[in-house]
Amino acid sequence: MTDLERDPYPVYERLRRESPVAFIPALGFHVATTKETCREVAANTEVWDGVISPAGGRTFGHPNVLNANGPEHDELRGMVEPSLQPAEVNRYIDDLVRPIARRYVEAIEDRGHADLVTHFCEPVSVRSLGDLMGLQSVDSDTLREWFHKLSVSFTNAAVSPTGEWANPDGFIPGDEARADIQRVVDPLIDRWIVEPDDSALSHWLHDGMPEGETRPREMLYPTIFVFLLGAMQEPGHAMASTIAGLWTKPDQFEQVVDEPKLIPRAIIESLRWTSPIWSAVARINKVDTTVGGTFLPAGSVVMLSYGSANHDANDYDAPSDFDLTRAPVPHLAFGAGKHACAGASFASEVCRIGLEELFEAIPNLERDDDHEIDFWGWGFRGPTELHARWEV
Ligand code: V55
Repeated sequence: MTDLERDPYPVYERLRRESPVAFIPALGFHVATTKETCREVAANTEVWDGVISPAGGRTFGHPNVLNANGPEHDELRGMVEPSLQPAEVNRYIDDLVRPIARRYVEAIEDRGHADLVTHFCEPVSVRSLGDLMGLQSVDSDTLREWFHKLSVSFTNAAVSPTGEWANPDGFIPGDEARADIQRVVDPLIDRWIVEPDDSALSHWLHDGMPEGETRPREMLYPTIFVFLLGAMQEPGHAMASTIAGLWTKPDQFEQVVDEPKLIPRAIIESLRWTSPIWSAVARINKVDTTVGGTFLPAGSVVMLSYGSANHDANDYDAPSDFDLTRAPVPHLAFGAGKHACAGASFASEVCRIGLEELFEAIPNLERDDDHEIDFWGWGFRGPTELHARWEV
């Protein structure tokens, strides 16, 4: 797992070539690694239900929007979707994100250097979603700590040959975060029950419920944990990977800073190049089936490794190069099918507005060559730090 977290690409390159749907003993389930097999599994909802990995289930509990299916999924998906629909996002996103991005740029712009992950990408990401959800009273560092802890727990997937957790202590951070979250969010829920407001979580409690009733909090918490991990972490990963990708092509970096209209294109290429949700969602088959030449008896768990599918050499020349000018072949960073990302539009917009404000305020931003850029993660992936400097 440590090797995969440092650099999953060589292993997955081999899997794509030799066995696009392969059983991985250290995980205890199969992984689909090519564009074709990922798409086939994600799109065929007759055969495949959504499921999360055992470590994901251990971290979030049931029911959550990732592993619910049928009417239960319709309800949870219907609960989270209203504030994330593209038309609705367009209505509020600028007023929400731009002041947040400005505030974090202002905190660094006179300093001449910063680790952009810690001081820009992560705070802009968590503050934007936190304020949308109604978590204004929770400071950004707490939200960052929560997603880091949940992320460690979610990706603690390794099992022993007998199917036991290889590293049971790896779930402790997630257990701590969950307890902390409930301590903080329970009183907010108590208030929203009697005093609804326009926050997303207040809507999660009230929308679609009979007059005088609210959705039980046990129905909400697993999906709240899902949001407090992936939805908090990934826009930040995407922003950081976009900057890191552009730094691999300094002329393209300059071009994007000069022409902010190119930022959405850069974000799309970055989502392909380093998919933030690299290998985290899975499906389980309801009937026997064969995918990518591998026979899968009913009840097989297959993880969709979208970060690998997005490097499929059948679709992309030199897939490990970041290149703004490549022909845009649709990527799978937001998944596909019934469980495709509900936050695709929100996340992309948070990234766009964040990068617009950063590049406008600090157009002479440069990579600080005194620091290496290390990417980390197999389940979720992005740069751990991103040291920049600029003349003030
Ligand atoms: C995913 C999404 C999440 C999460 C864990 O694979 C996994 C998708 C949006 O949040 O917390």
